[in-house]
Amino acid sequence: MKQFISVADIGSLDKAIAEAKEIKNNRFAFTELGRNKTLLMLFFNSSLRTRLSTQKAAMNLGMNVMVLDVNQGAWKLETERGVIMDGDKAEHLLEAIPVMGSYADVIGVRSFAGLRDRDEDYQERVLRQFIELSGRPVFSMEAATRHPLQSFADLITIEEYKETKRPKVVMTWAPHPKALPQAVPNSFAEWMNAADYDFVIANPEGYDLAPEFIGGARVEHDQRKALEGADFVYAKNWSAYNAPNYGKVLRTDRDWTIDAEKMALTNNAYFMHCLPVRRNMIVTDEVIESPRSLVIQEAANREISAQTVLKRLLESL
Ligand code: AN0
Ligand code: CP
Repeated sequence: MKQFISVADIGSLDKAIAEAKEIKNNRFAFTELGRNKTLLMLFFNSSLRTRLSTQKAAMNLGMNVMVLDVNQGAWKLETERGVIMDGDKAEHLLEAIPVMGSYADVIGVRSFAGLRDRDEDYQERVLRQFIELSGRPVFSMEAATRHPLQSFADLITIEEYKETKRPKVVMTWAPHPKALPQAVPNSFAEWMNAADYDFVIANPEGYDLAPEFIGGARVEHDQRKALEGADFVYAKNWSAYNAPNYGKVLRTDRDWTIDAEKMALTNNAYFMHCLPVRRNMIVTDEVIESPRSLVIQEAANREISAQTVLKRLLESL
């Protein structure tokens, strides 16, 4: 595997899940694979889980790790080509990327959507430039439109806890005070559509995701109806995708908050969220603290998804 930016890069999901399981059973079986190999992790945005789990995964493989918070300590980077750089940006990505590539064997990039210009975000310009200019295998640590390490960890978690072969998985929009990207829900939808599950997306009118990410999933605008009989409830907020509201927050009322009354409509479903989560906006204390909440297990599986991906990237060197 030469890059990991979407579900398309992982190939067979069955093989990937089996490999992840093998790694989880023995995380230190491949400590020679990463010897004298350097991972560079670049963060254009904040992170708790991705930073720690990916570094841990790399250390399990024997790699050396460098982490750079681009907005804290590095020169401010220009990303537009052709601009006269007389403002506050001291360096261009066009030089910075090959320079960083010269110090690393594998590069992970976190670069969120700006949520101002939909076409620009959906072109994944920053991530694509890393792929084109770094000369190294690149993986996404959440880019403008996808968060594949999260979705892979979510898939592993569902496989571990599912009680039927083809569970009903409901991804539901939930309220949040600030505008968030569509990367997590887009990516989750892409992975759920690739897996053979009964997958439903529930969101209020005005919050439909891009058609290419909805794919063959059922979209339901009545949250309670969608939740009926669910085996897994995956809550997430996202801002509007459709023009002219792209990147906007259309409502912050708590009608779509996941609470115990809504969970009672399900088939004793497990509750999932990628974290960080705002309690009593997205989900009530009662539901997130219940024995059916998998949020910690999900986060723990980020180490496993990252290690599976890094192992495959190292094998391609
Ligand atoms: C980010 C998002 O929604 O994309 C990261 C989630 C993993 N969340 C926030 O910025 C709160
Ligand atoms: N779920 C996730 O990616 O969390 P962080 O933003 O803390 O990395």
